Amino acid sequence: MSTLQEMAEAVICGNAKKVKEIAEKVLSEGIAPQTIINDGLIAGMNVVGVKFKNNEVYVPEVLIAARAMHAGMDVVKPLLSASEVQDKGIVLIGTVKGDLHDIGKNLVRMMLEGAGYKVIDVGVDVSPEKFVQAVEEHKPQIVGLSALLTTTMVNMKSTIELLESHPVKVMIGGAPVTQKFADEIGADAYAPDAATAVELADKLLA
Ligand code: B12
Repeated sequence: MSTLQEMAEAVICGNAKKVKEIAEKVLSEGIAPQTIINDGLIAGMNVVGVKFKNNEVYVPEVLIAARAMHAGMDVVKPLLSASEVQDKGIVLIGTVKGDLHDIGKNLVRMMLEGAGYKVIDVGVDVSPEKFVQAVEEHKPQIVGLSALLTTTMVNMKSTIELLESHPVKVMIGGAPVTQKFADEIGADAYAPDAATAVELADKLLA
């Protein structure tokens, strides 16, 4: 097994210490940071994403794998020169107004980061106006909206309406959200889980 495959395995197992050690080792051997990110860290998170989707692993395992991935990122990212940073795209994500649930949103954020996206997390209880302000500031290609309450889902609609004149694709998710609801409120995409959210983001930018 190559050292980068070993790194991917360590991400999958959630072994942050080992990921950090391998990151330091391969950097000292002169392997390019972008190669380490793509073939080690992201490769590992991709496997975790598929396993999560297939119910082979659950939320805690994904969180632990994401932590291991971040341990590697912390070592490698400072060494990427500005021109080398090849984020796949920018996703701005937040939980809509009135809603404080953020576990699912954080999971989606981590999977997107693991897949190579730059993610701006605007937090919870985010008003449509705040989303628009953040979009104007960060210029993402995709906005992700999360809602866990039937009473706050409606705020996805008002956020989408306010974002209408901005060149962004909107994807939505959260336990009560459905494809039917997404169609009704004019969202560009709906994902039932974090792994599908990554697939969708890839499709939206293709
Ligand atoms: C944890 C939890 C809380 C925690 C939240 C902690 C936190 N930091 O998030 C606390 C205790 C604070 C809380 C509070 C409340 N909660 Co609560 N909570 C839950 C609970 C148990 C789990 C939610 C969760 O984290 N699931 C795990 C994650 C991983 O799943 P997920 O969020 O669905 O996310 C996945 C997908 O949906 C998707 N996804 C999520 N977001 C996004 C975004 C995008 C862009 C995409 C593409 C995909 C995507 O990907 C994720 C990963 O696969 C649910 C019950 C349940 N089973 O859902 C109730 C639940 C959501 N809560 C409920 C209620 C009523 C409340 C309160 C009103 C309770 C009260 N009376 O005070 C308050 C409301 C507070 C507020 N204003 O938001 C109800 C909602 C009922 C309804 N139909 O609206 C539920 C369903 C419980 C119930 N059966 O009654 N809650």
